[in-house]
Amino acid sequence: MKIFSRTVVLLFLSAYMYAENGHDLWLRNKNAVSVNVVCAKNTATIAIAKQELQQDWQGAPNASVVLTIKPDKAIKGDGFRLSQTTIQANSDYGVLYGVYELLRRQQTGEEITAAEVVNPSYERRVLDHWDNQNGTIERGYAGRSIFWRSTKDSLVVTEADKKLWREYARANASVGINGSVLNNVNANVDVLTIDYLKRVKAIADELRPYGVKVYLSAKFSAPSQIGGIKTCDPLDPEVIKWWKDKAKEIYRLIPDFGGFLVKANSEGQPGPQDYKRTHAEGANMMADALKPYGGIVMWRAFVYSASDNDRAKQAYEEFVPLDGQFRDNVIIQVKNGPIDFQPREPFSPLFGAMKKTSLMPEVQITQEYLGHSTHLVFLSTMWEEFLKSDTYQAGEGSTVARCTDGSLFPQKHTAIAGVANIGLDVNWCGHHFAQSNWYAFGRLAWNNSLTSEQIAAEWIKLTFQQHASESSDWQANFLTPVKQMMLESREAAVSYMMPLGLHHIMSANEHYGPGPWWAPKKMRKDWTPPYYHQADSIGVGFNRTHTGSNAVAQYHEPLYSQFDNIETCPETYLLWFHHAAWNHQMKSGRTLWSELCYHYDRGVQQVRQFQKIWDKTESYVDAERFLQVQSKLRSQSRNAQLWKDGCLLYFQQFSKMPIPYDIERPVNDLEEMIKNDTRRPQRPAAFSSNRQLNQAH
Ligand code: GCW
Repeated sequence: MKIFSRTVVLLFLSAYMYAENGHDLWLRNKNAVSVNVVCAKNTATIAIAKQELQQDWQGAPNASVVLTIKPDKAIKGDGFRLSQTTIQANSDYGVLYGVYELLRRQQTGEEITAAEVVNPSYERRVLDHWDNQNGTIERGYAGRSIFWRSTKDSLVVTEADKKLWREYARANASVGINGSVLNNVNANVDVLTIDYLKRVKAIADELRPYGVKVYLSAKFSAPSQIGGIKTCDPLDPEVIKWWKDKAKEIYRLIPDFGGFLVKANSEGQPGPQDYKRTHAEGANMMADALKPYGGIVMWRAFVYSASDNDRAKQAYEEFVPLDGQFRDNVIIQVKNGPIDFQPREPFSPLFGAMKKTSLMPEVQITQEYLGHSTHLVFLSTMWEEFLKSDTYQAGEGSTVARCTDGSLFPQKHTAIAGVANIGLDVNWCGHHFAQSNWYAFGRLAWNNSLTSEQIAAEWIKLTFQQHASESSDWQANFLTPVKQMMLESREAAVSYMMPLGLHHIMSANEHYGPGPWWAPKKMRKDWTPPYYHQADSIGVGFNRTHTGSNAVAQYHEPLYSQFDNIETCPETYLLWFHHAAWNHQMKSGRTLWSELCYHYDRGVQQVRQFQKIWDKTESYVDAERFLQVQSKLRSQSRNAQLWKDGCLLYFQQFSKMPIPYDIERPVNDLEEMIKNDTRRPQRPAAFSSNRQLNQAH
């Protein structure tokens, strides 16, 4: 009854009031007090810095804040020195980052007691947009592209476009993100033609004052496709010249253009191997073209080799032999795990293995394999686990973070990329809580040793707190339970989707629901779930030990031995590395089959628990956001149940063991699920439930 009446009130109000539609992200203006800002310089960036202080200041009333641009050895790159009323940096951008840090500290109540230097972990902190020039987004669940519209005729730049791009840039700057790749890695070559480049320039002009550089995904076949040259062989003089001329043309329009992102020889994309050249030869040719202007090439290691070797081994096999052959303005962009952004993967063994090459992590903010914008999954814990994984490549403590941020190996450039979850939805990300993943990516890119707990607390305060110093009641009844829910949410998703090291068992349709059964005869084997789970009457899991594909050998000792031995392999990775018997005894004393059942069940129970937690917060949240999150949690619960039922009933055909009797029984039929899976039934609510900013476009 209560919910019903709220819904009616909401429908009525929403026609007039969009105040809490989530568009303001974590940047919600909170009745500032007055402040004087002093700075000797006046540039577009400094003007923004001043304005931000004036509109958000919550320190001492009428304080004077001094902004200084003065080089200092302790301050690196975009870093800054911060006290309660002064910010010093090497550049305007450093000052701006300092301003956002200061305001964040005020709003979250984190005191600045003594002056401190805050430096970024990575030089380049980049969002990769998989946006197509027709306005669609590959793996995007929050509406259409903020950069591109449906037809070429709509390349004209409107005031509404510019406003949105500035809002986007501001949100990025506020968490330290300083780069955007504007188009899909499955690139459409037209983006390199003049009409599109003009739009890229217009975007760059709006993003620049906020310190965000633009990059483009470049298609390797561009010299033939738009240059009319017969070959794209990277050693061909005409091809070399074409890329040099193209770089010149781009830099004439966009003097601070960041560079190219390239997906080559992967999933049908062209690349140097088409001409019997190596990835290094291809990447270097493009790097040489960008070098005079300071641009870089981010070359992806997400490749498939011709061999039918274990998919998890291919990137390493392809790239490690090339270590030392890349130009210093090439960075190899490596996905966090060896397969593909699964709910849980061990880190990719490439990290730390290429000691003479700059390497950058790529994580996925958009939830392709984690419930799209329908499931509440806070990804920070996954990235923290990844960044803190020890590779042992230069002794104990050689974490992925340290292998990539320049502290262990001499990298000319350091960078990290996240595949964006941003679209035209009013709330940008489709799910209010998906905003926390954009936020968390920026924060970890800035400081790769932050904890998820800190990030979650910051984000909740900035996003939901009404006043800078909320009551202890708010802390106990909102902050604490909501933070707990966020921190548990990724493990819950792993449990109801792919526990104990299972991976790649999702539905082929949109990668949303379960699909361990999916295996069309003509499909590449390593695109089908049975290739990965290998279920049979004996057991389940991929044998990557020395008796199997030996992928374990790509890890440095002691990990090699630890993963290789079923007794010492962490259970979280058990079925990633081992084909374990259904009756294999787990640490809990249960059989593998029972443990699997309990995991799936626990995952579902956790989501049901999240629903209860959220319902209790009702009086602390505005109606619009409350109801949207509540409705998404319902969908998540239904989908988690499908995952549990689909996977358990499917695997039970092999294990032939009963589901432990104290566990809730499946409520869906396997045959029905398999039939529905091929009819795309579970298109998530995210596709239709959010208002988009289309009107403005
Ligand atoms: O995970 C797969 C996705 C593709 C994506 C590819 C990649 C952009 O399903 O949609 O293509 O990875 O990362 O290149």
